[in-house]
Amino acid sequence: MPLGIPIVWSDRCLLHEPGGEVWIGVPIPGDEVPARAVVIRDVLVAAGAHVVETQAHGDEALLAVHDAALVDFLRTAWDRWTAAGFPDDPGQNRVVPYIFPHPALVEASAATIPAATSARTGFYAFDTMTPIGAGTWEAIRAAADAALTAADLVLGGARIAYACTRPPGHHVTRGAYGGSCYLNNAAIAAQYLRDRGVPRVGIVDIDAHHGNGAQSIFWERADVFTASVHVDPAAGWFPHFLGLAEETGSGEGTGMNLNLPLAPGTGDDGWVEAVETLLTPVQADALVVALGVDAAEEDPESPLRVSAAGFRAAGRLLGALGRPTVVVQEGGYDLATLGSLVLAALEGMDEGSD
Ligand code: SP5
Ligand code: ZN
Repeated sequence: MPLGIPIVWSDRCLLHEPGGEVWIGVPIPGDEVPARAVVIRDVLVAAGAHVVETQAHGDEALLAVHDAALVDFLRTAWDRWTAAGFPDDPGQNRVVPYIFPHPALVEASAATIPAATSARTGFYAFDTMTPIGAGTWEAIRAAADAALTAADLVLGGARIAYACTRPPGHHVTRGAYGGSCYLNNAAIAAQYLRDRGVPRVGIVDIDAHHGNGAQSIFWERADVFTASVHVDPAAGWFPHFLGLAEETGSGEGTGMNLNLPLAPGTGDDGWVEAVETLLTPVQADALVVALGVDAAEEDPESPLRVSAAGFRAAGRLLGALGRPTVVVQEGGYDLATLGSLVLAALEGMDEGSD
């Protein structure tokens, strides 16, 4: 049977070429590459999925979860960088930060946006692994539009819709980007559903890394439940500073964030059980699934050891909730298995919702 879940696509999501990333000061190849989206799309199309073209949306949906200053920075960063001449001198053809407003640096005064183009990036970026090049903004915008188009499909009656896109988004907070992510596509889709009358939205993040962006954006909100299962940041994994079980929200959002950190090496049994535990408290009228498949055994970016059967099982659990569901692609970096892992998760959701 063909995959019954529509997949939302735009060729523009391929225009972002990270051209490597800087880790501990060293340029390394980087694995958030355009081919990721292509291999996923090709496997899903071969499985009979119906492809829907991404529709452009206005900036309001972005500005509903992000600071205007972050959106404006991302839109203009490449042009400012080239105007400053950095591609020629010192020969850096990506926008990369070098100084950051560390809280203990700026404690005596509110950090202000630096005048120097070289320093501005550190006001918005929280790592050195998320470069901006010539085509990055167009791809960022296409990814957000893909998530919004999937949300439109669900609002229009589709039970499940999948945004097959990149760059991913789940590490981005209201005002800062990083972790190979630029705008928080899943959070944008969740807020869009809220703004179109869905009373309670649940964001379920099964990427191998903590979904710190949605946690932060909805931290004090009672109307968006955020839940993430991920490799334990305290055991030495990105995003290192967040993702612990004690982080449960505050104010009106108290109890509305759930983190399930897992030990490195956790495989299907522990991971699928954790997904089930993660879903237990979710009371929502619609779901947004941040579908990273980097928890896979083969993946170079995480020590979790989940198989395609594990992703299928997680998909069934998600589908069995019986909620309208927007699925947004996040991480997953092993090009040989990426497509089949996403297919397994989506097929599981499709079965689980019968
Ligand atoms: C969307 C997503 O999955 N973002 C996660 C990005 C995590 N990147 C952390 C990279 C840490 C250093 N990796 C170096 C690999 C060297 N082989
Ligand atoms: Zn990840």
